Amino acid sequence: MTIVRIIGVPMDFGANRRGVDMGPSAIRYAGLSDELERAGVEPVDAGDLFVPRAEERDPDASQPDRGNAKFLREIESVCTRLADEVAAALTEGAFPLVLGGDHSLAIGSMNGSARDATIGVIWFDAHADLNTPQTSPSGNVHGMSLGAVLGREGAESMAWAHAPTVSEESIAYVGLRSLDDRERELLRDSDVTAFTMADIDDRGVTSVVEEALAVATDGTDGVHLSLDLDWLDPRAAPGVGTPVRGGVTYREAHAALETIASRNDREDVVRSMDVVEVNPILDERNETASLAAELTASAFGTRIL
Ligand code: NNH
Ligand code: MN
Ligand code: MN
Ligand code: MN
Repeated sequence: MTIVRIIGVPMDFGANRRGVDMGPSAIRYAGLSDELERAGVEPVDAGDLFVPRAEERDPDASQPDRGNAKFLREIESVCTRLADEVAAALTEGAFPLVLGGDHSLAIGSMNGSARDATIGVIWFDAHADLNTPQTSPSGNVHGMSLGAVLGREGAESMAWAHAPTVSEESIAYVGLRSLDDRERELLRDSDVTAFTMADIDDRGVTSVVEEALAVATDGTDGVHLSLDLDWLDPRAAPGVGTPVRGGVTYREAHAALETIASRNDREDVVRSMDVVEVNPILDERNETASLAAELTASAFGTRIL
């Protein structure tokens, strides 16, 4: 049976609002382990990574070429340790499941997943997270995860984040609907595949996810899934810091992750996953955390009958 190693990252250094640091607790409390068992995998909880308290840190600690990026040193320290944890889980034959926390942690999980392999990435998100410290309008590093991993121009102060075994051709977005102006240019100049909400409207979520899987598996050793809960419509997932109207519904989200599970049943393609941006302070009765737990289980398999 697949062993899923749960790694909590209670970090909100990269987010626009405080509170996503409580995400790992909220997702566990919502019943993640039981959901995973029902999906036929064996969860083993490795606890939380140590993350310093934001109140004790200076967001603007100086660093050359930092642009307006906030808490860069702290994020580097957390992501470097997370990469080691993810790589160790894979070496031991377990599936690393990273609970966030804000989306900047994906820099750590992608670097860990790509340490001994060439990986593809599927990014379920309203946003592209392709900014760099030089292009970001907000300075929030959760909007820079892919920009940093790809080593895009302007990300020199994040050289530690650059995983050479993730290439643009192997990355697919699913559900994009909010881009900054500079980010749109970066995306157009790149070889990343982007499926927007309009593509989901036209083709249906199942066929879009199948195409995303084709992109991320072509010429790679496996796929990293990154699930930002603001991918969903805010009516289904209210507990996020940057809600954008017009996201996928509850059913579409399940269908998407079940499509991943059924492909994975035939051929093991997914090697690591993160579930990020659940903000319990903004949530309604832990709804978004419950949804995060359910959707994660759906990625491993579901059985109605
Ligand atoms: N693009 C914006 C920024 O870089 C918003 C990013 N927010 C996210 N990304 N939640 O997923 O600040
Ligand atoms: Mn994101
Ligand atoms: Mn997002
Ligand atoms: Mn590169």
